[in-house]
Amino acid sequence: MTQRILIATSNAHKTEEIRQIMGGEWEVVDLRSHPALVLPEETGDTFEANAVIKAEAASLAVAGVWVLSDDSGLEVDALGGQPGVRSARYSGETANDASNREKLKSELGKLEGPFAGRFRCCMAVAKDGKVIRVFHGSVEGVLRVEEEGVGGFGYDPLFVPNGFEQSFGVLPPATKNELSHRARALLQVIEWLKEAS
Ligand code: ITT
Repeated sequence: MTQRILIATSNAHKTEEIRQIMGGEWEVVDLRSHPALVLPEETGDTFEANAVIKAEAASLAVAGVWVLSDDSGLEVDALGGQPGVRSARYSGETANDASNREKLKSELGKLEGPFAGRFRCCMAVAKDGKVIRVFHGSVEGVLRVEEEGVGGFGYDPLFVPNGFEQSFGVLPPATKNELSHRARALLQVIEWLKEAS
């Protein structure tokens, strides 16, 4: 029987990747199905803290279903781990993906490469207001100073995963969804849900 899972996100790109990875056994919906539900500010200083805030609030508001949150971001070693938990707001409060990439290119442009970094993802699984488990995934790579491709979202056109020559903006979605930080966290979630549900 298909079960429903609510992804506590307003980022449709995340939902689509999660839907692709979860396959047909789960009906994957997100906050677009619950327009009245506004999540609290992400005030945590770790991915895990913010994932917990989102999962707790959404699962309190929508009873009886599995809720999954995704807090993720990019760490660049040469920038002391920035943008990190501030990835979505790196270029300021009115930030969007394009302005965040501009800011990253400008910061990296002041330094000598190559630039090692990683995407990290923390996922929290919750039900009825209680977080039950958290899972982590990451993917190591190198940051480019020029954008490459228009696929994916966020910093994807600047990130080349180790073992590849092209950025996540160029690589097919199926490749990203096999090895991304999100996929690595989510595969553990899927295994756990098989036992728990
Ligand atoms: P929700 O909080 O509603 O889930 P959000 O986009 O604000 O959506 P985050 O707070 O987790 O999500 O911020 C994640 C940011 O990190 C996101 O805006 C991207 O800039 C970046 N990011 C995360 N995963 C990424 C990926 O797979 N590819 C490129 N950039 C990514």
